[in-house]
Amino acid sequence: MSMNNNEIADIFSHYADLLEIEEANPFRVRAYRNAARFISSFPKSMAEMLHAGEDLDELPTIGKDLAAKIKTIVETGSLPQMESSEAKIPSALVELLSIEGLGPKRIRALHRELGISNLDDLKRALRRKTIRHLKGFGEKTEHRISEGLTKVGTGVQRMSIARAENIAKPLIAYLEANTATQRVTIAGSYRRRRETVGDLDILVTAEAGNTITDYFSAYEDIEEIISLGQTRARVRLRSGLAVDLRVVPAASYGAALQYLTGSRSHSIVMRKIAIARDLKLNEYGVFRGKTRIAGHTEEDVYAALSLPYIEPELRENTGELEAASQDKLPQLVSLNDIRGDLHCHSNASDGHESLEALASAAREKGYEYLSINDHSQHLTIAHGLDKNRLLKQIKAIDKLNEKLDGITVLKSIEVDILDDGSLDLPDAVLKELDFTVCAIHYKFNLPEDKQTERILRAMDNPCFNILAHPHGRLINRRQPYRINLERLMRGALDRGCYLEANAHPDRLDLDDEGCRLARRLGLKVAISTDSHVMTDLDYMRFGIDQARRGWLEKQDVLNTRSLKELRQLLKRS
Ligand code: DGT
Ligand code: CA
Ligand code: CA
Repeated sequence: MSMNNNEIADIFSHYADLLEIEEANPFRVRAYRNAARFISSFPKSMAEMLHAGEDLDELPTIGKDLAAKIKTIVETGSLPQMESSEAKIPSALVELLSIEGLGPKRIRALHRELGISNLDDLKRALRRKTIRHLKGFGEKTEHRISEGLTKVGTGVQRMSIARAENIAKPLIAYLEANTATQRVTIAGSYRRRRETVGDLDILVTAEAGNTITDYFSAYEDIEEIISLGQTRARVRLRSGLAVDLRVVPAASYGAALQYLTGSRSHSIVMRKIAIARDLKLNEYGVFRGKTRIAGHTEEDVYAALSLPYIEPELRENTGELEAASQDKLPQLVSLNDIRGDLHCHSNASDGHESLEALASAAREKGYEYLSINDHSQHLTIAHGLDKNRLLKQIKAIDKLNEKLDGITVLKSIEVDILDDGSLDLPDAVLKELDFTVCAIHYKFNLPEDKQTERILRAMDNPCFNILAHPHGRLINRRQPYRINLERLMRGALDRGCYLEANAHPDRLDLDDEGCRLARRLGLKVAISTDSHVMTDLDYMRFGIDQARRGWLEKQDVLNTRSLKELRQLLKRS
């Protein structure tokens, strides 16, 4: 099999890491990262497109240069530029990238300041507690690196849900293509929509005597078959992702799905509830004595325990079983409830789409509104907008809205929160906008109270409306900066501001717990995609997943409101 999109994306993102360690031009680093993101979520196989003689250079984020590099990767399995970079950088330094808590910038600093160029050097420095004294590190970071180090090589790294989806899709199609297959469902943490998954748990129903596990073991993306039996198998795919397969008869589908979806602690409580009712619950069904009284569907299983159906996203044993027994489960928000997107970049800053293209894509989604939030001037690397460019954009949006039917483009910005908590553009121009999204993009290393106060000070500005990606983390790449989330949320409530639940699958920030806290405090959140290319608009569903895990209902989410209500809510008194 030739290179799949994920493998191409991995090479680009690894190359971006190397370039960053090399202190290459940040525009170049970003170009590779953006392309990697785009490629990994692109629905068509790029290798196949090339084989069919199709051009890639017209695709967003790609262009001539990267198209040629993709061709090289597809043809040779590698990229010569990356190999020469790898040759220049001590290979052990690259190894450090796999440590959670250590990104290229920190690695560069460790190398430059302490001469650390491999794992042993790093361990020694940790023992001597010298890292904490480096500028931008501190005790907590040192501790995180130390924790990250214990995970290296143990395979504890979890895969982001979006990436797992891309890998799962063709596998599911493959399993469904077998004539003996009745139903195929992915269970486990994937079905509970956790932000990352440890492995995939796939449930297949089929009649007895089938050979589905054998068929599964012949899947072309498998690197290693770990175990193979009649009704279960475990393999590792080339991406490193492990897959557990279970085959059960249709009569046990609901019980098996309930069992395999977990979470483990949810299931333990379920079994206790069964026992208290003189029933037995296992992966084959709910039994009274030897008689199976339920098991065909999950609804049956819950009903047999006198419980309403509990959505998979809630099954973490954090109160859902009590709520279910009192009929107090939340009516979870769903993708259909969303009426617009409140964080999108156009090609005026580091996005790739024109205003018109974004507006019509949003209209096609059935949205009522979409906002344009380009970066402000501080972010020079993202072509941030200064006052004049923003004023020009405001005019352009006004003009566009006159022409448009069925969608309103909202004038907004992703304005930087500066060191002292001031905003990166004059109030006079911010006032011309429909609302603002405000974000931290630098000085991540402030102590918790300082960072929190910096943001609260920014919220004091009446032009502040929504705090973007409140923790600034990048899943598997960058740790969150330190804030007191509850204090920020209370501060937002006091001032009539809101927090964003960024839906980008690399961010998911607020995360599920953050969403839950917002609900508890009565603070509404904006679920926004932070789109940079058109396909990013589809990331909304990842934000919805985390919101649902956070028990959010339609009324807890700002952008489920009509434009009129939204404007009202955004108004600061
Ligand atoms: P992951 O893979 O770490 O992201 O998390 P899960 O929740 O997918 O966990 P996994 O793959 O170990 O197991 C899948 C499901 O199977 C889990 O959610 C519940 C069920 N399961 C597996 N082993 C056990 C067990 O020993 N006891 C119980 N009650 N359930 C289990
Ligand atoms: Ca799993
Ligand atoms: Ca598993």
